[in-house]
Amino acid sequence: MDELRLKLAVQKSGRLTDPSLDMLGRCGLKLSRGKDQLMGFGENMPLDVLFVRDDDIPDLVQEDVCDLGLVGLNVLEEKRLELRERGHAARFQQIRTLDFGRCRLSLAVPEGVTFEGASSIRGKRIATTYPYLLQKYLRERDISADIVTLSGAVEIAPRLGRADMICDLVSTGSTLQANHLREVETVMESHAVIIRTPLALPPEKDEWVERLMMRIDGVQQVKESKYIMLHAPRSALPEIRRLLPGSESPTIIPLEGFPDKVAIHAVCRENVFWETLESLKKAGASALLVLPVEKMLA
Ligand code: PRT
Ligand code: ZN
Repeated sequence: MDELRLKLAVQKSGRLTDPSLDMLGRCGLKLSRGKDQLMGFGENMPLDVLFVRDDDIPDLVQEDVCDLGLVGLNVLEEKRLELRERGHAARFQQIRTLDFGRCRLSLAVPEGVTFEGASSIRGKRIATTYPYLLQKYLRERDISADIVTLSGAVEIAPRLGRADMICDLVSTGSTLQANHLREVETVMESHAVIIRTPLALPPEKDEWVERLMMRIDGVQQVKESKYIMLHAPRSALPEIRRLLPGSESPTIIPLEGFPDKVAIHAVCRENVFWETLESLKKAGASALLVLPVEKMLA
């Protein structure tokens, strides 16, 4: 293996796989192998992707097998707490927050069971795959309860009589609903993150980490961004600038033959909705055009 190629660990098959590969693709990375293989080789960047189970990603960075990892904050923090409990320091640094993989680790009780905060948790059996995060939550609130650590299918534990409540990941809540459970408290909010080894890397590698992070920032920014063009009377400029969502310094161009009018071009860092266009039109704008932004580099 080439020591000067970056190694990035990505989930092999799961909720983070597609958005991770989509993001890397938008960063310009071309991988020469499909995701069913253990490794993808970057054809146009000195970066290779290792496809693994998400639970192994913090370890791979911790043990310097990979320089970078892309994983859920929930998995990362659970690992950090586990390492601490065993007297080890975490050797990974979180360097980016990503805009996918959003979910929350929540407590849920069977439907019909009343919940009144700490008193309803005390002394109960709580099934989870995140014992360290749950333990931290309980300790911080000075609640003692029995943590039942499972490796999966947490949502059926109450029905099987193995637990009184659960602590599990939730995004839409439909899994809880299907299992007649009610979400009562959030233990932690989560999303995907990028981690790196705290070790100094050779300058060639470091430079590519920087370049990749800059591209990721650009990719995340353009997701919601739009390029908007319109004509407007000069007198309406202040109002129109106020209406343009999340745009800092629009370009204002004179219109040949129309001394009272200008063309305005602006990058809006938020989505431009029909309502905004209608308000702009009301303020005097015409010839409105909204385009998607493909790449952006600050
Ligand atoms: O095989 P491997 O170990 O790699 O995968 P995994 O099964 O452990 O993880 P996976 O693919 O389920 O999730 C990977 C990461 O995605 C998690 O660690 C979270 O960071 C993030 N994530 C985001 C989620 C969810 N949303 C989510 N909804 N992880 C799990 N879920 C579960 C949830 O617990 C429920 O069982 O998905 C189900 C559907 O959720 P609802 O609320 O939409 O019904
Ligand atoms: Zn997993």
